Amino acid sequence: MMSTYAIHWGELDLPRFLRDYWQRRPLLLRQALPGFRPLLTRTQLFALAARDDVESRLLQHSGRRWQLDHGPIPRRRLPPVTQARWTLLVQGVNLHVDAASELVQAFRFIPDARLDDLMISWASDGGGVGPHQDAYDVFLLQAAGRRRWRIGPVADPTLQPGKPVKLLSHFEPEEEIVVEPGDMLYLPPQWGHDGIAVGADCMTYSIGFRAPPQDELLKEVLWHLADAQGDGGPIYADPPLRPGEPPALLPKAMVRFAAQAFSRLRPDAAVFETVLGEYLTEPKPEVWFDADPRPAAELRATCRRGGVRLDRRSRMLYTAQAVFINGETVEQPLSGSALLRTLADQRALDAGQFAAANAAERALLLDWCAQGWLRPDGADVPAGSGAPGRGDG
Ligand SMILES: [Mn+2]
Repeated sequence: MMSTYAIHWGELDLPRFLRDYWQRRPLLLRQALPGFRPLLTRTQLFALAARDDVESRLLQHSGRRWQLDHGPIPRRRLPPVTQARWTLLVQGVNLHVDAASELVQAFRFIPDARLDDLMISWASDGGGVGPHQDAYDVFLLQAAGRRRWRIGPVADPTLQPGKPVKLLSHFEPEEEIVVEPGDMLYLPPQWGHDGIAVGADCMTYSIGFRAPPQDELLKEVLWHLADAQGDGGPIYADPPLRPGEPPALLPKAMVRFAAQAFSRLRPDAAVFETVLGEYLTEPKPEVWFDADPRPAAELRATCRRGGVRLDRRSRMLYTAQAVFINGETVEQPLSGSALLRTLADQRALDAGQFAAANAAERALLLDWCAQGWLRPDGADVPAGSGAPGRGDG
């Protein structure tokens, strides 16, 4: 599926951006999305922050004092918009708002495996999160109002003590930039930045990426391998015992036995693929799917008419051997399905593609529809599902 949004690279183009800037150095693109208009109003954003299935934070500061509150944040707990120096951060907006999900599609020149989410920050005059660095790449799209960015490499990563957020003690910015709606700033990991709203009603969209730390992957691999052992393995047996050993001494043979347990693990490439695929497609903790209660025959007829589309919350990845969706591996015999790979890349199948599914593929797709992972295209979310007050705001 092509996104409605196309990034204007100015004097650059995508290959040169990827070669010279991505993960390397910052880039300011004036009017990267010319005429860009906010996807939701301030009121709609504030309403999202009040929901308990949406991750949000409120940060206020005056002088050296910073106060952080975690969502859900009802409107009455937000300061007046005329009050200076506060900012509201709403994570995962692409999981909750179709238009935001569509905007994120414009960044699929980076692998889906790397995408984190779209965060929207609203700031009153002078609001910001202070000088800091992030571990990951980010595109900062100015959606409304103006923001002054001060950016630069971080020579001294010392943090200010006793603050509720990570603030650099000695940030020395190299550049100062004022951005307007449609402008976009790319920052590689660890680049220092401090963005301050110039005037009220400043909205910045952060398209953020993630990269798994290797130690975390190691834990996932070990967990997976241990889980796959199943039967518990051999049980320790005493070697020939001799009388006269101190009773509290831990037997050396038992230590060797523990080491043998480790040597039984023989992970191959398939294990690493499975672990990564399931780990990276695992939905965020606050995500749930709305099951589609319609009878199977009705779902099938609707899919035949209009095709299917992945729910904006669904994550799907594949390798040559396997297909992963929402933390699960697709079972045999469908792990080789070309149709599922098309679905993962396009995030949709049209009516013709759906009609071409074989019986097993069709059954799986309908099962995903019933779970709410996949939606009959063009169809409304069925009435009666989901929590009261849900919606795109
Ligand atoms: Mn940041």
